[in-house]
Amino acid sequence: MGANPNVSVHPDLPAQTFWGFNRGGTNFATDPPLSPGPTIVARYGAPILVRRFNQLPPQNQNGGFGVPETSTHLHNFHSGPDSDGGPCDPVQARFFRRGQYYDYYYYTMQYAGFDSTHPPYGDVREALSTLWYHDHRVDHTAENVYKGLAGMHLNFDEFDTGDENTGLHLPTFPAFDIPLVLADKLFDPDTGLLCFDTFGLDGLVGDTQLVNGKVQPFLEVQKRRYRFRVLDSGPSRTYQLFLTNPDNPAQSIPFWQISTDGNLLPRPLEVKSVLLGVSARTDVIIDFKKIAERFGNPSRIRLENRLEVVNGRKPTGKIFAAGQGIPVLEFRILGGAVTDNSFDPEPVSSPRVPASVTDNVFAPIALPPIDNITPRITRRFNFERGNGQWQINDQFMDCRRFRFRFERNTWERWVLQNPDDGWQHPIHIHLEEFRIVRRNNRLIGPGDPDFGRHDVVQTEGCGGDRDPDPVPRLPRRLPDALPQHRPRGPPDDAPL
Ligand SMILES: [Cu+2]
Repeated sequence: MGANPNVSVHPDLPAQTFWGFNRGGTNFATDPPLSPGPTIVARYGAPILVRRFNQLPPQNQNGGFGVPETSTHLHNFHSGPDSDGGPCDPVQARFFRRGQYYDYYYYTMQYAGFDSTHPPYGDVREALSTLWYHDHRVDHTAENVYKGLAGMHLNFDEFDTGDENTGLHLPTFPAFDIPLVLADKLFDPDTGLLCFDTFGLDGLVGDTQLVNGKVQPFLEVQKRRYRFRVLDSGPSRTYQLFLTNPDNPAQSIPFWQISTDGNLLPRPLEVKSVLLGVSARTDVIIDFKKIAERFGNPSRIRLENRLEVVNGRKPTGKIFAAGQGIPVLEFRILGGAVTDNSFDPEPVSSPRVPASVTDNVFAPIALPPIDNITPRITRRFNFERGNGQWQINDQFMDCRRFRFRFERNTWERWVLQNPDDGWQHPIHIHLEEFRIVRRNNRLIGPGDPDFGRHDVVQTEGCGGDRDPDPVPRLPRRLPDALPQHRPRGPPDDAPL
């Protein structure tokens, strides 16, 4: 990873300095750092090692923001903790500094549970597909990701093969299976240069939308199905994405959502929009042949964010009229018929076909049933500000303290509570996925986009709509005096 001072995001803006990842060469002149970084393409059963060299510039040459100490997180893969790229240092020694490298033994590339004590040994139902990697240096993740240290990581296997003639017949990668990294950036109106507020505590809302490093680009597409893997790479903006015909905004154009985060849904959903919070991903199928046939053969269709956001705290809730939102990407539809051997989600999509708990359209990748399980324990996580910073259950993040442990082969119920209506938080749990059972007072059932496996969830403020099983306020504790560099081993099930 290094700095690239010659990035062009738009012809009307000057050359920008981004930090990024190159393809592994030693010469940045011929192999420049890219942002987003190169897409890592992995396959279950084929382990990989990624050696990352930190060749970032010194901090005093960072152009105002960015910290050249890095820890590259592979968001949600089941890695060993030392290869997760978690935020903690020095105790867990996951940072590396300028001039150093770090080996990520990612990746076992085994399904979760490969070393289980009981069958199945490696559960294909837990296959992960659309992941991303990003810097995760504690306290500086937002600015380093904003500076460019992020990229996509895609996993294939014998079912989700990347070839539309085999397996689940999803559109062929990379011709018709395309990652879209959405990024919200702020450019200084005087200099035209990328800027960031390192003192801002309310998140940052940009004035310019980038997709794969370009401002509002276009993509030429053929009249067939495409799989787009959409990532909200932050830093703060929530998107609600629609398809808009700019020449006829009254048209309401459907598409098909097939995943949440890294996980295929049990049944595709026919949707008019998808809601995407920071760090979340969704895979969608857009069928430009059907759009051409049903919507008067438009020459262009835009992916439009119609959700109003005025600060980094949360969206206002207002949905702009079609054509009045922020277009992030324009699809230019080419003429002529082309072959398409990919799976058509429409005939099996919900609500056309009623969704049920036993759905497994993408079998064997499916949702393990949870209706007959009894959680061993309920843990409660209360997200609030204290002393000017975010806290969980009145405590600050502390890399030196492990607050609880889990027991293998058990289920846990976690209540993530955001009592403050003024904020939304994307809550991400490393190394494991979860199911959303209830959101505020609403049970999540089949056919809901939340009815799938997630690794990040946007917790809306619950305001007056409290959990019916109320979370008792924990007594506010005084900060503990911490021993230096000595992790405490808590007993199992210690209160968080
Ligand atoms: Cu993660």
